[in-house]
Formats: sequence, structure tokens, C-alpha cells
Amino acid sequence: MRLFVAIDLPRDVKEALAALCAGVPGARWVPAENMHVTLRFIGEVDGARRDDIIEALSEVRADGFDLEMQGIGHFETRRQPHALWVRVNRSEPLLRLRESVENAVQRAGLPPEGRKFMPHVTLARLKEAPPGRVESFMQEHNLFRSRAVPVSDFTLFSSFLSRNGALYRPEAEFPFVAAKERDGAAEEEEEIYDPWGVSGS
Ligand code: 2AM
Repeated sequence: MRLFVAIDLPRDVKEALAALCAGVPGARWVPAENMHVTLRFIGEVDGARRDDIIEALSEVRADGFDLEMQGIGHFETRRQPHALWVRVNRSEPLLRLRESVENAVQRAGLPPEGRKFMPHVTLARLKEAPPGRVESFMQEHNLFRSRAVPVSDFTLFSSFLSRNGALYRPEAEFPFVAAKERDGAAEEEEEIYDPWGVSGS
């Protein structure tokens, strides 16, 4: 099966993103229900590897944070744009989460991700879209800004190709377990910085 790890988005945010999706010839718009922020594309794996990945991901520790989207970007190959997306702000907690997920999938035996992390939500895949129209779309929506989206979990999705396009199915959800619960180090540090024991207990 084909897997990827992503942050799912609340319905109102997906709808706000879907409302942008018009006006570019050659665009295959992503349906609102498929919108997400990919943390790690995994690709084809067998059932045993899937189980190892789930086990490794369940050890990821992270604190909740707010995700914000702002502005539009595109990917291109030889000047031909092939994807349109909304930019996701590269906050520290998002980068830490991405790193923890990356470490987890490597612990499960996958090779390291070679590409740089470029957080985004894909709005459309493009086929022979006129670059000028893509440029005007980006200019028109460049002031787009989402509300702050509280993130408190991430999801392992499987992806199937159906006649009506990609179908994404959650295989496992991972609610954040606070990073400070991970080991005793943080607690020890607190004790050192509380020499008078004012925090009680
Ligand atoms: P995209 O949003 O940039 O298209 C499910 O297909 C998710 O995995 C999509 O969000 C997609 O990213 C990403 N994805 C698909 N194929 C990929 C690949 N070969 N390398 C990296 N990411 C990929």
C-alpha cells in the first residue's frame, strides 16, 4: 500500500481553501476532503512495514501548536508549473514535528527523505496550464491567509487511486503526547531551576 504522514485540516479551513480553487485552465483541483499538509511521503510498503511505521510513529512526542497558511506558491519543472499550493508557515514546532516523524520512519527502516521540507497544501495539479494564468492566480490570491489552525495530532494515510481520483484513508491517528513527558531530563531540569522548592509537591 501507498502511505504518507500528514496533518489533517478542519473542515472550515478545507472549505476556505477549496473556495480559492477556480480559474486556471489545465488545473485538476484537489477536492476539499483531500487537503492536508504532508509531513512525510512514504510510498509503497507491505503490511509488516506498515505495522513497524505505526509503532515508530506512536513514539513521536510533540506539543500542540498553531499552524498558519499564508500566500500561494507553485512547483515547476523547466518553467512549466505542475502544482499550485498554499504556503504553510515554517514554525519551529512544525519543523520539530516533521523531524520527529522523519526520525520515526527511519527507525522503521525507511531511507532518509532526500528532499527539503517545503510545507504546503496542494490546491491543484497542473497539466499544460498557461504560466501567465498560474501567475495571475498567485497574484490574485497572494493575500490569502488562513485562520490559526490548532494542531494536536497527525495521521498516517493510505492512498488509493480510484476512477474518480485519489482516495485517502486514515490508517492511524496519533494525538500528540507532550514532549516533556518523553523522558526524565526535562523534569530534572525543572528541579535544578527551582532551588527553593516554591513549586511545591
Ligand atoms: P503534494 O501535496 O505536493 O502533491 C499524497 O499523495 C501526498 O504525498 C501528497 O500531498 C503529495 O504531495 C505527496 N507525494 C506524492 N508523491 C510524492 C513523492 N514522490 N514525493 C514526495 N511527496 C509525494
